Amino acid sequence: MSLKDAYRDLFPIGAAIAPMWAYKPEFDTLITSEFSSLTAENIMKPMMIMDHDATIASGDPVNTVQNFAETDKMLSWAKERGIRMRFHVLVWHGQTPWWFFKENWSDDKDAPDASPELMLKRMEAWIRDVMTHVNTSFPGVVYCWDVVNEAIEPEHGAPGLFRTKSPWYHILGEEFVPAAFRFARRYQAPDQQLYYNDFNSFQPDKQEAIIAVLKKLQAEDLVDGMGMQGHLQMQWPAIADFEKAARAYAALGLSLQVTELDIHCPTALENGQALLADRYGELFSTLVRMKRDGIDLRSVTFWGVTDRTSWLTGFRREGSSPMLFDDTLSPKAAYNAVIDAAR
Ligand code: 9MR
Repeated sequence: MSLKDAYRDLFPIGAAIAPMWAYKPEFDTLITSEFSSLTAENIMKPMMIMDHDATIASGDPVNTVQNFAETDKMLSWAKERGIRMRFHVLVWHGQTPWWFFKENWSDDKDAPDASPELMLKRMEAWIRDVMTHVNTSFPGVVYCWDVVNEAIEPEHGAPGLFRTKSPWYHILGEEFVPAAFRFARRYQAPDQQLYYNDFNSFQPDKQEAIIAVLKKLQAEDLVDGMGMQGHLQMQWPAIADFEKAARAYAALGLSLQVTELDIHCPTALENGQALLADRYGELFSTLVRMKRDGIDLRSVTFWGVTDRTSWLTGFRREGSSPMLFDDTLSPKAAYNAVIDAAR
């Protein structure tokens, strides 16, 4: 019994992965047998697609020149294996080159910002290009788009709704969110869903702020779903609080996905792997119950596959064992707990 088989009648189970791992034969086998959805951990982010030199050489002030080589490789890899993909990500403050926000594509940090009018044109051109390319070259592979990621101020109790340090916000103000969704609606394929995605979206203040934004988007029918990232701690949040938030998003009439799931489990924690299994088990039992209650949960994606491929041990260099598979690619106790929760 694999994850995707155990959850076949519930929701797709996904993983985020980088090419350096995915294409290794042993990962290929594991991913293909366990997962039914895939997210590119980094290679489909603006910074990885926009080609600075080619953009400057083009002399075009609006359109970036894209390099889709890695994107295409992963889309075709997924397609060959019958795995559908979430596209992460179109509009985000992170991993978007800052020259994208400058006049003349300047890589000088002190160069003047592009005007709001120009930035809106660039946003449209970027979204149009990516969606058109993906949907023309690989029709049917991408089933949803993270249109806007992490637009809401993350600090608990912070005054503003929006993350003011985002260059998108800095230039366009809060209008950047509906603008991105309007363009995405214009260029999406009919069967694709548009998502707003954020972390700590179970935290009450942040949830309230996100819901305000979602309602505005819904008034124009611009958004289909809420992506709750799910980078969780061992004790925080209480799963009941996660559930409460998930139900609040679903009550808006949106579909729901858990898009980036991992649980920080310190390697040194005594009995850590058993506790991790309990926590994953509790979370998945809750998700399964919600699904059976009629909540429109459309997929759950782990942010990584093995402990070593997790951003927590890689990018963050934590002594952490957060995933379902260990470094020999063997399933851990947490894997069994997730399978059991589907029964
Ligand atoms: O896992 C990603 C890591 O390898 C990055 O390079 C990092 C840079 O910010 O982004 C990580 O992925 C993030 C995702 O794109 C958006 N939500 C938070 C994720 C973890 O930081």
